[in-house]
Amino acid sequence: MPAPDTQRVLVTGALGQIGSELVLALRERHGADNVVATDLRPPEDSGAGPAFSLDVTDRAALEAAVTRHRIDTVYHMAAILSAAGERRPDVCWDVNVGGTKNVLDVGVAVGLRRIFVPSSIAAFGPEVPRDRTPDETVLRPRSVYGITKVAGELLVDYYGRRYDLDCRGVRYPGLISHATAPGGGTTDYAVAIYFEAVQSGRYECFVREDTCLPMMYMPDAIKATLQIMAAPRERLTRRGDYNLGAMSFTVGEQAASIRELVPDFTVSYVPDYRQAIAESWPRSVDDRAARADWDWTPDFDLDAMTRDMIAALRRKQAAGALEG
Ligand code: NAD
Ligand code: AKB
Repeated sequence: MPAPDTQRVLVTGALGQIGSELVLALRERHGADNVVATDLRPPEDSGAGPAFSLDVTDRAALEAAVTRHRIDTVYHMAAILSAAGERRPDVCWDVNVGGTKNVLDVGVAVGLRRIFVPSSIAAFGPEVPRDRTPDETVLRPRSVYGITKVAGELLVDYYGRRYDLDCRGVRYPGLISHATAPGGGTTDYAVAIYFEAVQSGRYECFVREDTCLPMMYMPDAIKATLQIMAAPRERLTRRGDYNLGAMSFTVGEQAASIRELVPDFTVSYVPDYRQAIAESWPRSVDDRAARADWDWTPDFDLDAMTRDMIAALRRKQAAGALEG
């Protein structure tokens, strides 16, 4: 039986690291038939609910899908992440900025009730205080992905002011999960390290051992996403740029946490172009506004996440669902 606050939801980028888990959480909350999963490729779980291919750079197709399925809420997760964006800056711009503008334009055209547009710690550049970086500070990102994230935040703010569109977003830190591989980000190392610990017992890391970034376990990211979208509008003091914190650690600290469970685990370090991107981002963020406005509080620290990740990956391995 759907909950009383049931919405008709469309998720873009539903095959991605966040989208794949968000769709499951939304279907549990609103009923499978009320959550439409879309991505460039058609999501494979169509048996569990509506799913089809949708390119967010195609505004007409987006509007047709929203109208046809009587959508009132969009979670816009389609994007090109930081490392992939440096390899394909034009595509990164078209998908991240063009796609986001399309979603907002459709929101105005059809009168969507609420839209979620995520941002990232990538919105920051090296000028900001790297520890407890505030929400409100100079935004001069060095990656094209970061530039698109700032553009997205500004568009969300503009459409909120100009059209009274209820659009919300957080600056996710690097996200760690085991369900779906991450999609070409700088923080992918913090996911791959767990897979390699379980599969081969060693990992070659593309950033230095002392690289420290804000991170979050996926259950907390899903919780935050649902929480901000359910918050009463009058409590919100920001729109698309809430800092969101959970934990910060170096690769060395993460490896030590893993060694508690995989004692022989070894890591070697061969930094590449992603080192400079990582160094341009904060080490930790000040998320007091999220905590005050919509009661944000994370459940997982590094060791709790490590225990959960290793256990989940070992279960997958035992079931023959991990390669290698
Ligand atoms: P992902 O790369 O795992 O997934 C993105 C999805 O978008 C992919 O499935 C891809 O096929 C799809 N996509 C790409 N181009 C598209 C297009 N033209 N039309 C439709 N779909 C398209 O990304 P993610 O990690 O799930 O990130 C989702 C959102 O969260 C993004 O806005 C990202 O910037 C943000 N974010 C993610 C992280 C993280 O660590 N995962 C951190 C900060 C912010
Ligand atoms: C990336 O590394 O590009 C993403 C992000 C922090 O936005 N994970």
